[in-house]
Amino acid sequence: MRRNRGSIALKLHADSRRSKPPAMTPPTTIAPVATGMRLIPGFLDREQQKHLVDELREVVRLAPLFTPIMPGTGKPFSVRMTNCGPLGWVSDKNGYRYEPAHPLTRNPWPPIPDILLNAWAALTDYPAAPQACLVNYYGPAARMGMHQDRDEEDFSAPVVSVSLGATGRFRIGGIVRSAPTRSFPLSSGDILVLGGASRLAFHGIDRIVAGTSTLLPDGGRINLTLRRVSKPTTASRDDAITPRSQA
Ligand code: MD3
Ligand code: FE
Repeated sequence: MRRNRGSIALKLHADSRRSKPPAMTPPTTIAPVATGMRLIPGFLDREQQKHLVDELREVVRLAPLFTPIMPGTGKPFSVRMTNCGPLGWVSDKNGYRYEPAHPLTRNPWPPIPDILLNAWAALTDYPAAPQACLVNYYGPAARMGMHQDRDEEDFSAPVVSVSLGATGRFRIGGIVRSAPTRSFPLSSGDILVLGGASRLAFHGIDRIVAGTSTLLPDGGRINLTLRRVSKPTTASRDDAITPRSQA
């Protein structure tokens, strides 16, 4: 990732994030945790958000939301999930892993919507397409505890996160759990790119902020994370990003 110089400071001043992009900030002002993170507020406009929600309704029809379970304790997550793409992230008694099919229907995951593949191509320098798009659905009381995303083989690939619906209070720390953390809101249409050191940073969602969006009927929040799971093979062209027109 080469595109994130100076961009992190943008995120740290949450009160100004809705105004025009701030000028580049000298590296000395960048917080000491999670460099390589870049927030693009309002990357998707309202029409694009509505179009994406329509496509996600089809994803959920084909691949219903399920409640993942913590491998150790058997405790259910408060977030419900599904996936699209060739691979999907699942968690059950046997552990966390990527699977090519839905755990209940056993059908392959539906394809990743083009608008998301286009966002990945526009926002990352990674030379191959994402393989998994995890769909997290938060009801008003759902949260996600601090964790690292380490189930992928290729940590050199960034994770691209798209937020829809109610605002979530996102928290991120360092690459050890004891590192200091900071938090900022993720609003509908925002995209967060996690590359570099931020790729292995501890992170979570503290809470959903009620009354912040009318995009989803019930005041919930959806977060989509685009991920590369395996290293691309130069031999195969299957992984190449084919340019697509915006729907
Ligand atoms: C930082 N999702 O699905 S999105 C997850 O809003 C996850 O649903 C949260 O953490 C959510 O694993 C946070 C922002 C995010 C996503 C992936 C990351 C931050 C990340 C991966 C590595 C580091
Ligand atoms: Fe995560």
